[in-house]
Amino acid sequence: MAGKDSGNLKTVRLWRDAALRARKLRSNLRQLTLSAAGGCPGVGADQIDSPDAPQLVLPANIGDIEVLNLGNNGLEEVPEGLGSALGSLRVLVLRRNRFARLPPAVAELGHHLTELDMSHNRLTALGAEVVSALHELRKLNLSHNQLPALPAQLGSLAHLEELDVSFNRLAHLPDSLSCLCRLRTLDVDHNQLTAFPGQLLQLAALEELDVSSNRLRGLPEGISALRALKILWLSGAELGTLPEGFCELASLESLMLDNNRLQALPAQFSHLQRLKMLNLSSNLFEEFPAALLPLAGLEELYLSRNQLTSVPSLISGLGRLLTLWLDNNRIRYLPDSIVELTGLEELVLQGNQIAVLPDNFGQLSRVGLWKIKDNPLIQPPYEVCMKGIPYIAAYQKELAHSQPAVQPRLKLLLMGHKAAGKTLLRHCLTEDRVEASEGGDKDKGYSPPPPPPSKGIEVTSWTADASRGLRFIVYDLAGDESYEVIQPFFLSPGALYVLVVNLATYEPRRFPTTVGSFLHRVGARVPHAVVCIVGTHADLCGERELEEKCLDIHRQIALQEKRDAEGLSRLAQVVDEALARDFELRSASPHAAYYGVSDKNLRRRKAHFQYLLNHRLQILSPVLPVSCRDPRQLQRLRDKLLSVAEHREIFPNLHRVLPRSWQVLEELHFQPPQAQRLWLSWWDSARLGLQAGLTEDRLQSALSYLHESGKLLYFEDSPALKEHVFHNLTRLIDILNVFFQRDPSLLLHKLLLGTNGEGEGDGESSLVMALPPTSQDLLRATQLHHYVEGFLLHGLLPAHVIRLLLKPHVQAQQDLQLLLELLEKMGLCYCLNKPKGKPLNGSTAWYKFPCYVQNEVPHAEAWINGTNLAGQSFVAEQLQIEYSFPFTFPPGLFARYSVQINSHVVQRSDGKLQIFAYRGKVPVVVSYRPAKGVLQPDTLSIASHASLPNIWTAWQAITPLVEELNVLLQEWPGLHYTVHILCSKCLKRGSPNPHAFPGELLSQPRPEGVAEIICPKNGSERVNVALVYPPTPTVISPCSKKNVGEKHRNQ
Ligand SMILES: Nc1nc2c(ncn2[C@@H]2O[C@H](COP(=O)(O)OP(=O)(O)OP(=O)(O)O)[C@@H](O)[C@H]2O)c(=O)[nH]1
Ligand SMILES: [Mg+2]
Repeated sequence: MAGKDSGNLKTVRLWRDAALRARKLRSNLRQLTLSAAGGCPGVGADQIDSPDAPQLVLPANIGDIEVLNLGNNGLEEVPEGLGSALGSLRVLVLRRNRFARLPPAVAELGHHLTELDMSHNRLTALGAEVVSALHELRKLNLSHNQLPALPAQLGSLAHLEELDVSFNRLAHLPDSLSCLCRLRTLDVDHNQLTAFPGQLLQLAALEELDVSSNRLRGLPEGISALRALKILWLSGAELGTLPEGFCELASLESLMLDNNRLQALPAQFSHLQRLKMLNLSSNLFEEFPAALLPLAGLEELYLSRNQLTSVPSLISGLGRLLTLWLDNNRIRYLPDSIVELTGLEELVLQGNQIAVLPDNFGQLSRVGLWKIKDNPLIQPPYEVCMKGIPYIAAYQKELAHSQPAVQPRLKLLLMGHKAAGKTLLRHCLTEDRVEASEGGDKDKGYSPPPPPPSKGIEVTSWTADASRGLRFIVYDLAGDESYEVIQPFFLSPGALYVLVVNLATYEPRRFPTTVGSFLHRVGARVPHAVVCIVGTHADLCGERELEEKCLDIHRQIALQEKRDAEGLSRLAQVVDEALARDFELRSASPHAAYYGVSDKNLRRRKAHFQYLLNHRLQILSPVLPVSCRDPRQLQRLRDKLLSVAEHREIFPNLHRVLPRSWQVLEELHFQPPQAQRLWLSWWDSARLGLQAGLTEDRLQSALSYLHESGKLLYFEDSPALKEHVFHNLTRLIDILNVFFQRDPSLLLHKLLLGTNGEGEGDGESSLVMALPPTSQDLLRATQLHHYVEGFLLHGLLPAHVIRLLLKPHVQAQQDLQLLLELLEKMGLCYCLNKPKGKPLNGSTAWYKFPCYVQNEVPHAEAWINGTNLAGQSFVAEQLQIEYSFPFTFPPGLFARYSVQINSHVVQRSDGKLQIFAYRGKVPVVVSYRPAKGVLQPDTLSIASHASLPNIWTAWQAITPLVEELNVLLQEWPGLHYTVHILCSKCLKRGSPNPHAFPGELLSQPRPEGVAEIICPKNGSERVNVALVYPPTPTVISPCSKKNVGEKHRNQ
């Protein structure tokens, strides 16, 4: 073959490839699939036309072929001789080509052809002669073309049983269609019909009909004629009512009526006794449609996104129900009888107004898909409900055992810039002092207690209203940026956020750092959080100044909010525009936003934007100025905080109902002597449980609740930690503070204190002890100094030095081990040289705290630029997934991610902004690039490389890291970020601004029959599809349940 001249070479190659790819599906060679060499670049119709369209040559002796598949070949014409060569052909597949008309040669097959698939082409008309020649057809697929009309001859295909003309431009259907008396399935969805086509009413054999996404606006009374109809799709058809005749469709089993304007169902709807599936989501029902209640055979019912306020108790009559979706309505309570629906497997209630779940809710134990977010739950409390039905069952059982107790307490978080005045404010607010009226004369000059030295993050309890037992758990989040890694742990839903601003030093230009960024952070972590802004140092400001500054803060918050909301709306609009375009069209234009992204992924994206827009922060205005020197102002602030906390709409959770035993259990944990201990063993806790009246089997759910509501830490799913209950949060925070005070002299001081009396010989201290005292001290100090330096520069510490640091807190070796385990679990450090879960045999364990790493990574720098150390270009292809964060980058995310990936990589080398490592033998690099102004947001990217044939190894290397990042990002439900796959060709070229394909493609399967994708950055350049799509799609969210009747839900 090598000797052939180039003219012949092409034909030869075509023939060889066709022969090679011809697959024998049945041994007698009666089925044949042919592909043109090179395949078809890109999907769909609008490809840049290559000068010579691919051609196929039919192999000889194929007269007995019965099924021929020529799909995905970019063909404009069928291969020569097709009609005459295939005397036995029954099925012809020409989908995903570029046909503009029905190939005349097809007519020659008319005597025997029973199936023709012309979907995904560019048909604008069907030749009447060709159509009428196909008189044996049983099945015809013309979907995804550009047909404005169908020829009358279609009605002459008397044997036709299945016809698909969806996704065309049909405004009418030919009258002759009524002659297709054998038609069983008809798809006319996504066309431009303006009324229900009367011809269809003659189709008495029709069993499945899809007329969705046409502007029907109504249905004829005569629809009752379609007696055989089992499946009917009427989604998005602009229907306002259903005719009574509709209720005579007695064979109906599945009915899709979502996205219409229905407010009621006809009275006779209950006649549809065969109905198993009914989708009424996204309509205008204000009352639960009672007419469906007698449908005893119903298995799936969707009523999402209506305006229901209640659910009738007769719903229990739907005894076969497996799926019930009632999300995003205005339901305030559920009937007690709902628990009788014991067969339920999916129950979706999120986005309603439900405060109390009926007793015995735990009976619904089969429910696997459970969504209850965004409801003002108090009984069971939100934290219990979120964990799932078994936890609800345990709670309700417990409530039956012991009395209910209401425990009004609220988490209050003080946040703000360094020296904003948080700590002093906390002291002044929480101090148990006489009322302001007594000694509170401002002029007398009340002087607050001296500011205590900053201890880092602190948590205290404040009984703000003794008469009602209302208590605030006050978290004072130190403003120093060293604490950024641990701060997010304390931001939780249902808390009151107080953002403290120093008004004396505030200037309008400092808004972003002193207010704006904090709001972004809280919003990203806790969407819909309640924030009030308190301005301190009011005594240092003139009256006018005070007013102006408060006004400015107020004004700038409004501006920021407006900007963010507008930005999000614009982004949502881009998704809408992409959705309005057909998937095919989207997939044909690599320039377009959301190129190739599936409708499902777009809808998910849209829903997220909608969520972000609907869950903005609840910022209480105005800014409250206060001077810590003025008791009256302090009292005003106390009153204000109390009134906010007691507002039932804002904090329904304050009135949560708990089983008394749980409440007692909590109190016992915080009583001496156990209160002082750093943690309790499971057995200690169990003993307290018994005192509270909880037997051991009931302890788990109580502890789990206390963990979820932030009272203590109990990791029920961690083998290493689940034997312990970390109930002393104050001391635990003190321990965290030890690691996050970056002061070298303080650290050294702690270490020196720790070595005093250090007797046992572990690590190097035993060596040190053997020397004479003075030089020993010196040596010890030098060594410790060395460790401190190493810690502050590289984040590295050996276990025995950590032990010295924690000396006042931890005594025994096992305690240290446990603490380190906890720190690892929290993602604050990882052990460099310990295989996970196994003990180290005698050698020193080294721990790495990534948030401390200061050094750059010099030795592997060249890698990222696509050149090796000698400066030559790699032959390898690069994969790079880039996450960008336009509004805010979650504080500490890079450091915590660095810990999280440790179990996936080896031979890592960490830098301040980059990690180089290997997954097996494949290199990976994770880089964080902080924002440079508004135009270049923060980015975090994950990259690898391999040669093209081995590119799957690079995917294998980065995919688990991508998924790990996605898991971490779930802690930030209000965060907006985008993911992109950077173009390998651009990266290889060293382009500073590589093209970015949408990250959604990562979770989509590679498109059929596409070998290459055009890179719009460089016109004609094509990227191999294997460099854009992973071999197997990544999981979007580890908890999302996949493939659950997605189409039905029309999410
Ligand atoms: N005059 C005056 N001084 C105040 C007021 N509030 C705080 N201060 C002083 O401001 C300084 C900083 O206050 P802190 O309470 O320590 O600030 P912080 O917000 O806790 O700072 P970090 O813990 O570092 O984040 C202290 O010297 C306080 O005494 C106030 O209302 N008036
Ligand atoms: Mg402080």
